This record gives sequence, C-alpha cells and structure tokens, in this order.
Amino acid sequence: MKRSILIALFIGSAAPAAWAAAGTPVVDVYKSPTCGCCNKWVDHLKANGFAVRSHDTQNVAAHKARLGVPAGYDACHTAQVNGYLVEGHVPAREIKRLLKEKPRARGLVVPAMPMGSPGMEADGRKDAYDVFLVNRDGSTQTYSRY
Ligand SMILES: [Cu+2]
Repeated sequence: MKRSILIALFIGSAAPAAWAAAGTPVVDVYKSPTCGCCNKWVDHLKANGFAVRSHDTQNVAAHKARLGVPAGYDACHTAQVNGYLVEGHVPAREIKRLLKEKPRARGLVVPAMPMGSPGMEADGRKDAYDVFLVNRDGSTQTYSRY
C-alpha cells in the first residue's frame, strides 16, 4: 500500500522531467514547397516547443505511403516524430499526449483540413473535427474531439 503510493508519487514527479531529459522532440515534416497552411502548422509546432525539420518534396504521397496513412484519411502535409506518424493539422497538445502515452499505434491523423485547426485559422471559423489514432493494423479510433 505505502509502496504503491511512493511509486505513484515518483511517476507523477518524474513525468515532466522525462519530457525535458529526452530533449526537444524533433518533428520531420514532409510538404509541398507551395503549401501555405503546412508552414503555418510548422509555426504552431515551434510555438509549442517542438523542433521541426521541414522537408519540401513534390512527392508527399510517397511519404504518406511509407508512414502508413490509411486510405481516405489524408490531408496536406505528413510528419514523423519519435517513430510516429502525424498526418494533417494535428494540434501540438495531442502530439505531446501521444509521446507521453506511447500507444502501440502508427500515430495520429486529422483528415482533410478542418477550418479552425492549427494552421487553418480563418476569420475565426471553427469546424468540429476529430483527431484519430491509427492503430498498427491501419484501423482508426477517435483520440480526441475539437
Ligand atoms: Cu493544410
């Protein structure tokens, strides 16, 4: 009993330290050179503490295929962080949650390009959208809702 409380305390206090000790996560972003909303999403990641390596390519589709974006779930840019897929305008806080929870999964996707998602701000318009977790078999489940 007493021991489990101590372990819980230890895990609780170690979590922020582990984030710092692991260093700033580096996100590799693959995007078309002319994609404006992709650049705005990169800015959103940087503003939330991520280091970003941005790769301009004419063949983003090849990277989507390599990282395992399920059919029908694609958006504009695709990305990889700590081995996870991140497709589309995924909010930085969901990526942080992903890196903390470390699920056995391919990663996260926000399909299409919902208005009001990070990098897609326009006139204060906000569409409802889901962030999906892509399982290793390519199936998806809702990870969070906006
Ligand atoms: Cu976009």
